[in-house]
Amino acid sequence: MKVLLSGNEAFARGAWEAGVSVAAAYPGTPSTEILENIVQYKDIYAEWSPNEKVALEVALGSAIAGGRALACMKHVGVNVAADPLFTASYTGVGAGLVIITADDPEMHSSQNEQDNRNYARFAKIPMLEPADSQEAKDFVRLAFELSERFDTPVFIRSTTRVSHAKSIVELREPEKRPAPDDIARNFEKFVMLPRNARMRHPVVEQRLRDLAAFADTFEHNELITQETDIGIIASGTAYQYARESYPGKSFLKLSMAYPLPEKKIREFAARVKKLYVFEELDPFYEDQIRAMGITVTGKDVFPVCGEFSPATASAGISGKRPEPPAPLLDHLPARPPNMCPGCPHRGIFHILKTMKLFVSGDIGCYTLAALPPVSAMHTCICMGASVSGAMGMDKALRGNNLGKAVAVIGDSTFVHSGITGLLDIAYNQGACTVIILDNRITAMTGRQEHPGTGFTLMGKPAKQLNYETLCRALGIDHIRTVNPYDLEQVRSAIEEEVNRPEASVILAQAPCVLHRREFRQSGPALRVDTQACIGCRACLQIGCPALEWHPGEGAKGAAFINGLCTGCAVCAQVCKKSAIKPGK
Ligand SMILES: Cc1ncc(C[n+]2csc(CCOP(=O)(O)OP(=O)(O)O)c2C)c(N)n1
Repeated sequence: MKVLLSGNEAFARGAWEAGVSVAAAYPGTPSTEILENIVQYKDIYAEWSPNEKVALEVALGSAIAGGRALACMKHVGVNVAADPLFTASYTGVGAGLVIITADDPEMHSSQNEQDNRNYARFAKIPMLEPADSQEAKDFVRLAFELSERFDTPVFIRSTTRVSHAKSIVELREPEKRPAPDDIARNFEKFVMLPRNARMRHPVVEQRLRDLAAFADTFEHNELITQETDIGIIASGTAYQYARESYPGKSFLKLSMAYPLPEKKIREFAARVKKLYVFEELDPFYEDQIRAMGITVTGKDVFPVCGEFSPATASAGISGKRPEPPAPLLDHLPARPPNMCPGCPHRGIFHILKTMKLFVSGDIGCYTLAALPPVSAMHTCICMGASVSGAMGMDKALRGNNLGKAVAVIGDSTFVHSGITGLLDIAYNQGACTVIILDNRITAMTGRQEHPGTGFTLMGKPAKQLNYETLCRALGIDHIRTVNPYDLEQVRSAIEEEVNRPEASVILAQAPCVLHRREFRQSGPALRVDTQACIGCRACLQIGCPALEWHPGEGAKGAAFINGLCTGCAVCAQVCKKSAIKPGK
């Protein structure tokens, strides 16, 4: 049967067809939908882990116990999982272990543009790179076969376009694999004491040589010989773009990003007059091909930064800059991303701004508070960095921090990697205030459950993390809960806590406005009394999409509340003239 699937749906299907028994992930665009789709296959145990390191360790545990396992993450998630990754390369696997890394060229929804092909080389494990949904599905099964044949974890690298674009996929029946009923013990392979690790390292090096020989026979590293004036080596969507621009030229399509098929590359280079490597981001193939002594053109004509398109290929090869596409609708106003109307994060940042505090920020929907008009977040590095960063700021200020800086972190991000930073603050006596924005969901990536929400990915009720008990156990003595919609309560809590010479936590608790209906808090929509509105525009400073400016209303123009209002009443509390009132 043939169906239309996104790359992420295809990865999920591929996992099921390959008889995966355990799949673990932490959400992150563009990888999130893999696990969201896997959960429909009831014979796979699937979980949202608290972070990517845990996800990979869960998957490795399953592989050691004999159950095929999949771990999925966005590119930066591999940084978090890097510790077990590098040693899993030494231990190898039991049943197959596959790690899907979804990279994000152009940073559509990421804080950096790292090219995770480098991880394959660094950790010495093979990497497959599909170019469409059919390959996404088929390569999962192939990756499991390679994993078991070569006793290694195997990477599959996706990118935003492969994960999110849809194409036709031919389905297969799933593999029936018997459930393991015991764990084989193997001290030398799975206990990475220095003595054993020293013995494993040469095994890894031999495995790499074997894999390189295999790469030369791997049928999906495909030589396409046509016109030979130009030959292009490419993989993933870059291959699709180059093929679209130069359908008549010769290609070496790499489906195995690491290790490279040296013989095939030499053969291809000998067949064509001019050899190009067309690869998004780093000169990963180019550097290795140059090191083989082969002359090649790559990053001298194609960009290192950003996402490619068919036009990138023709611009680089022809040397002619393409005409910029005419804007389709140039009269529309810009629509920068914004927090939703009624978002519980908005009022907190409004207060932080009025208090002129330095906000050590983090990643989530609330990062949008860094943008105008709210403009109340001053750092955003990686998940968890708000808390530990605030500690560094406090120590740099040498006890002079009272009333100056706070850390702000979302609930999922706190669970992912804020807990250890808070432990550091307690242990090393930082006078920091950490505000946890508990909207009971991982909102930014599309509302996934986490250990603080009370539900699992598979829909079961679960133990719900008690933040207060946890923070107390970490050594924080001052913890208070606020309603983020009550601005006066928020202001007085922050004022008191930031002026305290000890560490404190403020838990701002209100469910995401897009949460399941039974959790949502909303009131009647509000309206602006245009007689009372003096046109000061103070309410517009909170950046709520439900608030508009109507220049023709009232004496000097007036605010207007549109149909997006959820009745959160943050704007009403900002209005000094009480001009925002319950609507009809
Ligand atoms: C290592 C890593 N993994 C995943 C992500 C993607 N990501 C960034 S923040 C975040 C969680 C946001 O949820 P939360 O902290 O609850 O804030 P909310 O969006 O709900 O306001 C996720 C999944 C990332 N940027 N880095």
